[in-house]
Amino acid sequence: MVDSIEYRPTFCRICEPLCGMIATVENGRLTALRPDREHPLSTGFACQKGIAFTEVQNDPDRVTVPLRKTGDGGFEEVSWEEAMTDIAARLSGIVRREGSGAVGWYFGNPGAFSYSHLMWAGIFIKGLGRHTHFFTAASQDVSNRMVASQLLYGVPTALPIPDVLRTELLVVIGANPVVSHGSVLTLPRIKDRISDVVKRGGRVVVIDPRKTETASAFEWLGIRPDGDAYLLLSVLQVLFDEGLVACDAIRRQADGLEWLKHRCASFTPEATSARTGVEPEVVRALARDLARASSAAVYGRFGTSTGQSGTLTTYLIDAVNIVTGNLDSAGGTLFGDLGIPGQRWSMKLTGAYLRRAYRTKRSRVGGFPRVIGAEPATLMAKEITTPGRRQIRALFVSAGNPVLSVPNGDELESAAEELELMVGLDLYVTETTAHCDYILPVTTMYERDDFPVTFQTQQTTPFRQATEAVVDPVGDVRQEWEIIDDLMQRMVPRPPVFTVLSGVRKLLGWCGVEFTPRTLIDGIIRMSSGGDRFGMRRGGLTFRRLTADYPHGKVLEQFLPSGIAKTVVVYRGGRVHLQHESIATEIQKLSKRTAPEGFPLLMIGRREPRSENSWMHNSELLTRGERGHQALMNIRDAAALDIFDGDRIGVTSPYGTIEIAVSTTEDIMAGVIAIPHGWGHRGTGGWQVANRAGGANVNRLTSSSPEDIEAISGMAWLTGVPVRVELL
Ligand SMILES: Nc1nc2c(c(=O)[nH]1)N[C@H]1C(S)=C(S)[C@@H](COP(=O)(O)OP(=O)(O)OC[C@H]3O[C@@H](n4cnc5c(=O)[nH]c(N)nc54)[C@H](O)[C@@H]3O)O[C@H]1N2
Ligand SMILES: Nc1nc2c(c(=O)[nH]1)N[C@H]1C(S)=C(S)[C@@H](COP(=O)(O)OP(=O)(O)OC[C@H]3O[C@@H](n4cnc5c(=O)[nH]c(N)nc54)[C@H](O)[C@@H]3O)O[C@H]1N2
Ligand code: SF4
Ligand SMILES: [Mo]
Repeated sequence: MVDSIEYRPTFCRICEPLCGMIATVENGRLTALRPDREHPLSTGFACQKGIAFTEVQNDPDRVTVPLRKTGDGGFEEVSWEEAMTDIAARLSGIVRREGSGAVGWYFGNPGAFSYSHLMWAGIFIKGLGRHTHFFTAASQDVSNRMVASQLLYGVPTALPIPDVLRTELLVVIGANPVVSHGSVLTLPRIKDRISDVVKRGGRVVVIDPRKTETASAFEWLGIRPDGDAYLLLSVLQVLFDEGLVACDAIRRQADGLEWLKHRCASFTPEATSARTGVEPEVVRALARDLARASSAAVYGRFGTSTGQSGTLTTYLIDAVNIVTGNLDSAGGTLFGDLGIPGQRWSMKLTGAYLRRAYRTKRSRVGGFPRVIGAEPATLMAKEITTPGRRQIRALFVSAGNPVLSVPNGDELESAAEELELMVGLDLYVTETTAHCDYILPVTTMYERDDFPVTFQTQQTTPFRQATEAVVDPVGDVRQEWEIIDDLMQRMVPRPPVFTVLSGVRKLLGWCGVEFTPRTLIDGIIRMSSGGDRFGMRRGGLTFRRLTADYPHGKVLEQFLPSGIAKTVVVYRGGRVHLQHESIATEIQKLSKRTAPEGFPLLMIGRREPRSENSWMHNSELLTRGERGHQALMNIRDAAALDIFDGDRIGVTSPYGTIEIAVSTTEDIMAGVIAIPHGWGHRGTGGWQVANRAGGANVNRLTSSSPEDIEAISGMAWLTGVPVRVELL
């Protein structure tokens, strides 16, 4: 019987558009999610994953009490007190004996969607000591986007966002927004908004080795995997050679234009066509179109970040936008901005600090730079197994499944067995948390309050929305920050930062102010654009006012501002720096790139509408209809090997082998095979539906050797991996 039923506006936090949702709460239980028609931007849209989240929320396989590993490899339920006492004692012992360098933390993708998890994990890692190892999903995703920004604009957080709402020509290179819903680009109803470009009389060109869902909806230009740097250098070469660069205007914004011109001079479209698979005349036409359009935006993402020279490719995408006069101008690419007073100076300081940390702090194995404080997760296993100072003895994994998401998951699985302490903060027993001594159960996004701080500056329409928890936590689950906070209090001796934190909390407590992540995020909302500036601006926003008065969110401005580069770029005079030795080195490497013998195909990834990385395969709704893990191959490549649709094949790279079913298609370039990631669920995880769905771990085919990690950003090499296939 239903005693109470309520419909609560909130928003989805599985992926970046943050679609508005209405949660149906019956007797305190989440029973349904439907798209919020009153949300000003998503206006009644939500995808299948967002709707299916009720199944995650109420999943019988969800971990809802702390679990401790038993001798036989299984788990038993324990109280929070028992779990936290033992974890704190063991961690304290390790830190006393070996220092903070013996501790590592892997922070996975869903963590970026929770402000409180992000803040408290950050404080814990920093506060534990200077040498703590910190890994995130970014080294498999976007680190080189940050490094390119650090080089060009002086600060890694200055991220140019394509002005999809106004552009006349959108070039999507290495992204599939129709399926992914956008990345480093928060734009609800992204497919509709991109279609509007065409409706306005503009064009959308999609450069991709596969005729993807996005490419099929617009104009497809096929490219050889990892050929993008060559293509973009050729586009630049044509722009300079044909006098299509407004040099005087651009010199007012950027330094190093001549340098760039010389670097790309030898990359004529003829010289690169074998590497790109693109006809020279097509490259020339693209360059001319970019130059002549009244506005144009080149937008790259996962596919252009995960090749062998992703930082260079990302830099070149921005370079094309810069030399065509499309950086910081309406319809081009724009910078988001929180609008906090004094922001320019704090960005200058942050930029200087991060550039210094990037130069001076190197990973123990491989000597890679830290990007926004993080080391390459690809080296996590080696950091556990390589003896010496700062060898990892204790590892925390929150909101991540690196056994499936990081190159060479097998290596990580065996390394995990060598740890003295491994703790997971997750919703499930996964392929990764199965190795933990303790699994600490956490709230879902609908069991916590939230404000998506990570994505505020990546929106094409500046917008604010906050939410309270829509249901109480089930079972005995806790928020990540509460768990971390508890652990900080229990450390012996307590690191100084943790002592300061509890001192501040006591002091504020005496004044009647609670000190939690919520206090900090409220401060950010109040100080940024639209905020109440702590009472200075009447009617301005606070966290409470957002949830109480604007439950569907509040649009601040229709568009992002333009002409603000001088305040965003932190180099002297607000000038963009094009000239960098590291970029020159990467360009030189291009001509030396070779392919190993015996691996004639190149593997790329493929995101699926009903998956979210590794973690939504336990939903019946999302896996129904015999849905399984499948590779996509060009029909002629397959036929040449006597392989037909539905066959099972073996795929082998220089680094490993997997078996998978294959589907053949015309819609992929010859010589390319696409394999989704996030599969490979086995009996080791507690998620029954996912285990039945099974699949293969594609990251058995990717390399964890330091020499295969991209030098300037520490990024994993996940696309354009050489493979061969055989019929099983
Ligand atoms: N449904 C769904 N949505 C998701 C996710 C998911 O797993 N499922 N994951 C979320 C996450 S974590 C992220 S980071 C975003 C990513 O968002 P996107 O970057 O939009 O996502 P991908 O689908 O990985 O797009 C990469 C595209 O690059 C192409 N590609 C591969 N190699 C190359 C290359 O060398 N050159 C070029 N030009 N193209 C190449 C691929 O064929 C693919 O179409 O998606 C998010 N959204
Ligand atoms: N070959 C290949 N590898 C890839 C990619 C690829 O395209 N190809 N994509 C890469 C990219 S872009 C990314 S972002 C990474 C993702 O890699 P990861 O972040 O390591 O893994 P996910 O699969 O996103 O797993 C997220 C985990 O968090 C848990 N979880 C969900 N919500 C919460 C929460 O609120 N709190 C906590 N504590 N846990 C939660 C889920 O149960 C799941 O176990 O994978 C990367 N790896
Ligand atoms: S696109 Fe789907 S998963 Fe992503 S935020 Fe919207 S509803 Fe959630
Ligand atoms: Mo990602």
